[in-house]
Amino acid sequence: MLRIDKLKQLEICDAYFISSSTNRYYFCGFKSSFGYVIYTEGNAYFLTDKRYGEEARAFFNGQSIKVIDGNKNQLNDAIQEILSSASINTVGYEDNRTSCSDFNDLSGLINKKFIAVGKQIDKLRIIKDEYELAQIEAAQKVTDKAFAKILTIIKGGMTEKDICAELEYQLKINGADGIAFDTIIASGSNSSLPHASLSKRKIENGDFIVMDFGAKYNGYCSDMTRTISLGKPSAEMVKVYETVLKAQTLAINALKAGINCKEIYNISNNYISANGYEKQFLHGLGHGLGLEIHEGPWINNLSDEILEKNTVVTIEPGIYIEKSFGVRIEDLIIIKENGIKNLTNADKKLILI
Ligand SMILES: [Mn+2]
Repeated sequence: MLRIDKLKQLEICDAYFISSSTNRYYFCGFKSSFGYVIYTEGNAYFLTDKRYGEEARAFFNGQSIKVIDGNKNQLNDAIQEILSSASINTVGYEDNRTSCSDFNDLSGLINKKFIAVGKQIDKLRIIKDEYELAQIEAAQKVTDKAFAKILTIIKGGMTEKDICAELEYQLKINGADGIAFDTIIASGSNSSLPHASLSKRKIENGDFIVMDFGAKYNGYCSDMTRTISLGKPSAEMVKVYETVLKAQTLAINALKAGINCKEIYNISNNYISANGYEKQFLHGLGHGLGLEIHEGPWINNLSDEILEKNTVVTIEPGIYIEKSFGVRIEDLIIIKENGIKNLTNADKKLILI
């Protein structure tokens, strides 16, 4: 899908130079590991090397985007020719996705004023179109299916790595193109670390197991977290679980288009604090996602962003008791014009296996 004309909305520069694979895909709909997109005065150019030339010309055939393929020197010549136009004074580039070295090469090619517009470009991706919403919903369906299946597989004595391998297999055989990010399986005392790395620890009775995982589907991500118990949890574990769940439910119930992200964060955080865990909620409440697992809007104590309709966000409060255990529960939600749609269908009452 061609979304390149969205760059017009920025009204910052005379030309835009896109070099990241994510934004090349977002604006042009063509997957490639190397290339540039230049957009100026309503004209779009897709520059790439010979590996993608034939496929790109077929893909963009009949569309208002010109494909240029060649070696480094040929591409540099083309960049100079396009950007040297007298009507171009300013060139916007992705400062947040361009290495210093690549920027030095680019700015050395052409004597124009370069303007950092990475954040503004990322903002164009916050509101999703119908196609994107459908891909994210499909990704989450796969993720829910994999979760239902893993509950029938987990048994005492399995390692975190074993569970991870089974879960990622379930994502893939249920239709995922791949995983959206490195799966987190954090059991027992490891679960007090929000982003624990995978270990060979064997799960045992009395463990909480935090599973944070997601699928990629047609390039789009899903993201969910559930915390389950192997055997009977202690009274404190149950209390923490119920506190996190209530903090999440309160925030989800308050979600709507037009609300300030900080306000949503505060709803969860105030509830967690009021229950005695004010120092144990160690991260933001949620984030947007799409082609990348973490995108705007950001739902945390510093974010003044306003939630808009057709934005997709996670709501994922957690409480972490150092050296003991942790709980996180995460759902994926579309903000609609009226109300919300929670894409995560897995049960949230504490599951004991
Ligand atoms: Mn998340």
